[in-house]
Amino acid sequence: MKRHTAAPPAGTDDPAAPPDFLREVLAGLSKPRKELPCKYFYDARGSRLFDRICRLDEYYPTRCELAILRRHGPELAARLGAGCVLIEYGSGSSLKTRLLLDRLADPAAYVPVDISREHLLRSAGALARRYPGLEVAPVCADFTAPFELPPLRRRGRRVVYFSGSTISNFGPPEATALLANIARLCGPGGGLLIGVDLDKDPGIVEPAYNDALGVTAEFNLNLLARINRELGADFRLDQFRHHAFYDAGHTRIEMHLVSLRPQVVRVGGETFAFAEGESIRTEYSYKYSLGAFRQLAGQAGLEVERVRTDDQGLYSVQYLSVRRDGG
Ligand code: AVI
Repeated sequence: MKRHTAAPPAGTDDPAAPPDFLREVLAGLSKPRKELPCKYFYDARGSRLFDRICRLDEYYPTRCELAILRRHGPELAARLGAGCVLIEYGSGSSLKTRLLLDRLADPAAYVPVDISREHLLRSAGALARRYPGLEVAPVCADFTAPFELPPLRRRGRRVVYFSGSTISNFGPPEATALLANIARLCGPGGGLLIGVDLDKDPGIVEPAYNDALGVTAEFNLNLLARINRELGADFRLDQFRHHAFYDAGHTRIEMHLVSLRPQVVRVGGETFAFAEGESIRTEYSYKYSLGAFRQLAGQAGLEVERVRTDDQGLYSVQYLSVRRDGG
């Protein structure tokens, strides 16, 4: 029998407002330096805005990653080996996923992992139709916490595919913990194929987060719109402005929303006072030297085996293997 549909996802349900949303927003706004978790950017509108960001001239990571996969895909796929179980963090029906799957020899299964059930099912269904012989087994889970794979028809070496340099949005301790979870999930001899944005001239990085069309500004401000809608808050979007800058000391972009005047905002029965010019930090995006990423991965029990970059050396796709000694 041909299977054209993905199996129903294993894991949790996808409620309208994420269960920890209010708690995490209140905690972040209560800090002396206000902050909000960047994972909440991605409601339906935020996801559409992010897709637009990925197509912007200034936003080099997507373009570079695709160029690397087009040029080095066959070689990287060969390193993943025949018959592997490909586990993708973030559900991809995207071009990147297809570029990889098209080149893999006889993959045992494809397991997309995503917190958003709706997005997961849509993209897994599209991939199952495109690759009718492949077992597509979606898992609805938050990949920042450990999770189990569902039973699969075939066994194979486990390889995680983590694209888009999403690892950049975690601080070094959280990034190490996430990489260590990947090493545990894949087991000794398993692997990780990961997109990692590289440290570079701030003259290239800063425009990527301050695009001329203002799409990144809209993406940032949409977080306040989401908090208003889902948590009944009263942020006035016209009273905050987007601000993104490169911090060379930490080799990271910081994104903020800056209050344009003194104001008080209500969220979930609590009030938060803002001084003029006070900001909420909404995202870090770390840029790594090859050496710094190698060191971070080493702490998680992963060894960098292969690094491929674009012609300008702005971005990398790296293959890492899980050390057999467990790190
Ligand atoms: C998803 N992540 C890797 C993006 C980045 O570049 O840090 C999110 C983003 N934020 C603003 N533009 C893109």
